[in-house]
Amino acid sequence: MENSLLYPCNNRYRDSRLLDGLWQFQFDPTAKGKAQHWEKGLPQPLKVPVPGSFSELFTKEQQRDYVGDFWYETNFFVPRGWEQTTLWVRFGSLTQRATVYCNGVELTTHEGGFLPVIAALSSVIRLNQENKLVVQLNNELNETSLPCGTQKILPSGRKIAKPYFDFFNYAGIQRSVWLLSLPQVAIQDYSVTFQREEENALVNFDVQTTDSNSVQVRLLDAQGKLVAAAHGKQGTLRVPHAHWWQVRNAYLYQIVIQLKTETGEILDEYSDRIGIRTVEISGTKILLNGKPIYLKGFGKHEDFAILGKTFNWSVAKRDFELMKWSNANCFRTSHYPHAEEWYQFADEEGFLIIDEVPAVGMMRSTHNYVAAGSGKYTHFFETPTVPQLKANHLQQINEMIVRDKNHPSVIAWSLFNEPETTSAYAKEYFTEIFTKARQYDPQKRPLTGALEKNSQPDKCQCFPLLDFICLNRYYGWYISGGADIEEAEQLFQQEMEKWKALNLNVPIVFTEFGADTLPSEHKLPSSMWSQEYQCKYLKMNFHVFDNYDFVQGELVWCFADFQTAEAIMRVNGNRKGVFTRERQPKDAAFMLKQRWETK
Ligand code: CKX
Repeated sequence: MENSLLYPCNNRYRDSRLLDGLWQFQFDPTAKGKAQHWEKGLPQPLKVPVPGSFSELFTKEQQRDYVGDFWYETNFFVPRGWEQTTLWVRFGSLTQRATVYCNGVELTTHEGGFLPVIAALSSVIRLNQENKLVVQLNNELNETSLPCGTQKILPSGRKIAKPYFDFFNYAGIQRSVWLLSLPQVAIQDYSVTFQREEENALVNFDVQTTDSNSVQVRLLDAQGKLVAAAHGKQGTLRVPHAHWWQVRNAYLYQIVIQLKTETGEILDEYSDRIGIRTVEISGTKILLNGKPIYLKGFGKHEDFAILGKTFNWSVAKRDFELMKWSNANCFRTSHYPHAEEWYQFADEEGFLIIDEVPAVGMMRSTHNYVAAGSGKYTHFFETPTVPQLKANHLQQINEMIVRDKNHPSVIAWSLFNEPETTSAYAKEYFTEIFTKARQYDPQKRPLTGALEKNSQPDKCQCFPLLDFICLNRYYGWYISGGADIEEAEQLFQQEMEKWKALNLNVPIVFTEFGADTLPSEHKLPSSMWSQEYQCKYLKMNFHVFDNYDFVQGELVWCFADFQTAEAIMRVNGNRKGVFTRERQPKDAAFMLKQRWETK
């Protein structure tokens, strides 16, 4: 069950309790916590909220920019009635890596900061007494971690992060923590795949359980009426006149899975909301339920003042309202899997998601936005640690797909953002990544990855691996910005002509294009950083996109301004947001709203 990433669900057989609240917390800059047995209790703890990103909370640089080991601790009591069940603790994520202890005993370790961590508690738990949960985390970056980066030691001996990526390396327990009570014999996982038979749908299911008891699967419509049922761990539900899950018109069914003994006694039940839809690439089109769909929307970060990367329902609600208002239909979870609740919300609202693994920073550069496009080659895929990186990359792709595979909103998996793709080493690396990843998804959704400017059609060795090509391009910003924008348009057209000449017969989606813009700046005529220039820049890009039929999507960088490491080209973060960090519109938002009304 450690492998069961099923989202918590409460019913007669399953129960959960949130452990969110004020926890104990301690930095461990000399990494002495293990030797001093902090797993038994922290010696001098502070109090911090869980979930939370610790960097947003404190007033000292040393705390905000802290890099190294740090610890969390809380006490909990096992609720009455949970005595005969199996007990688990489930973290939505632990960033970047962690070891979990309960009552002084190590339960599990986990690498990677954006996917759930589950640990079995039953063997260490004390009923009718307080239990101590302690987590040791570490937020260091290296070239085998995802995302990639390094650190620097300052003259004082203090470590600071040097990410090879452009967002603040927020860390901590940033998503909810649950105590779970599950039956002794349980449903471990399930997956669904869909086939269209004119107006009818076939829903194929595959259920994994911890033993060989029998399984019943029922499908209820939005009114709770039974529409199909079947027995067995694998099988097919036939749904006559199915309600298809459509963009901005989501219809969700309830799937109810029961695990039963031969005599019909129910041992476990898991239910979930699923949408029936198909996704495929056909020539230069992206088809949803057999019909072409043009992707309109944003690259998104999990980022908000004070919260950092903490999931928050109110921020999510506001973001979906803004995306609906702007007539968007899609977003990319750049550059890591977001909290599960984002996907649940997208399922309900009918938004499409390109789900991205944290494979960002695969270019050895701490100013990657400068290096990207300069032609700089950093030998990233030539180092001896590449096998460890690859194993970690595959592990995280697998965990992402296991976690998110049943969300109708997820239409594609993005397996990288802006790696160095111009060498034979990269080709070998990504060939293995894509070949293995193709086996993980029961729905066989398209695989893609976002390519930066150095990955030109005549240089990139990896684009043939992608089912549709995602391009991040900044003609008019990093390349020929401001007064040079005319030249930028020409250069952009020239590159597009090269893609066209390849006759690839696959869609191209722009997953990034954007201009840093300060909401305070207005300029007539426009100049870089002003709101007028952001509009002018976007219009130029649209002019180019609209010349090519194979361009099948435009996701602006970025949905909202977000925090990054400090740098001369960053003004309290990256300011390419169409909305401010506080989620108010810049002028470009009104322009996009108008374009996307009819696009
Ligand atoms: N793409 C030239 C990755 C994003 C950055 C974006 C930017 C870069 C551009 C690469 O994570 O934020 O610099 O705005």
